[in-house]
Amino acid sequence: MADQAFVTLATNESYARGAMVLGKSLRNHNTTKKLVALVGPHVSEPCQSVLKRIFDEVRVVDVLDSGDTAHLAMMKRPDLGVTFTKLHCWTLTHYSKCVFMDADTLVLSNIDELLEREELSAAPDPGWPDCFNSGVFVFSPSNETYAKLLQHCTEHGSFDGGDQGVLNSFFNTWATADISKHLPFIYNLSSIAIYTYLPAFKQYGGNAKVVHFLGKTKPWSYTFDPKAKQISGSVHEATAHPTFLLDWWTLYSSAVVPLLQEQYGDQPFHSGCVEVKKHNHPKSSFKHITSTALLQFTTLVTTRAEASWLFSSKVMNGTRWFSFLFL
Ligand SMILES: [Mn+2]
Repeated sequence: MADQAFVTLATNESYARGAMVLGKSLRNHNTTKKLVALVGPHVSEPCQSVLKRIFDEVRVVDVLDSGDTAHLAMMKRPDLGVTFTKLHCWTLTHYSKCVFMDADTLVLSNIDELLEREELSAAPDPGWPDCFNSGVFVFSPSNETYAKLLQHCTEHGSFDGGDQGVLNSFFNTWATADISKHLPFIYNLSSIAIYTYLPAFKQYGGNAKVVHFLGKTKPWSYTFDPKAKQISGSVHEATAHPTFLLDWWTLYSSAVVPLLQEQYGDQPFHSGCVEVKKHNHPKSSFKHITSTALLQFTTLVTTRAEASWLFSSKVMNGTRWFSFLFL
């Protein structure tokens, strides 16, 4: 049987760190599949070296820009243009079948069973469930499909300026043709959905197998104190669930940072790990929460009932919420 693989993409240094954490999370859950990282040409040598220690294959790819800058600007996500490089994954024809996973995803249990699915299998996008989210999808590498995808791009562009628009208009029967190609939401649980449908998260969130840190604020946008196990930094939008965020940082600081330290040697590098100064009185740390963050939190939970549920819930781990919000 030909090989099967999990494939991810790192277009810059930050996403490379995400890819490292994703790779480690797949290994920790004993995947029997190959791990492949596609990297942009600007990813530094030390980062590529670390990726090579985690992944079976690291392939440098040219960054294809969609060129659809008007759309991208409209979406306020100019960084998405480079994700067109994702299409390169179809050229990995030495594998019979693969699962593509965004570098901003984290695996919470073994997901090798995904390789039993057919192209194109994916989970619904929480913003428009008749579209699939392109953060996690099953595909069959093929030069023919790759050529068709590129042609489709040239002719039709992307309705959202990113790869998700292209892939949804190319695989346009996903919503209606075959239910077996609809992955359960637990294979691509976006943190956004936790806030938009809290009772469903309470009911099913414990079964999550993959968490996807959707949105502009990524795990690596924060800083982390490994000793105190506290996350801090720009809490501009509370899109990431603090428990999953803590999982990400715990894995990153314990399994990835040591590899980076080895590669960089005496060279300084930005790990994102910082030891936060201790306060004499625990309550004094309260001032570190910004009024904006508090306002956003209260907007997100919308009702006092939900807020009190958040703080008491066993599923969401009230202690972690508390320490996250009151750093
Ligand atoms: Mn993503």
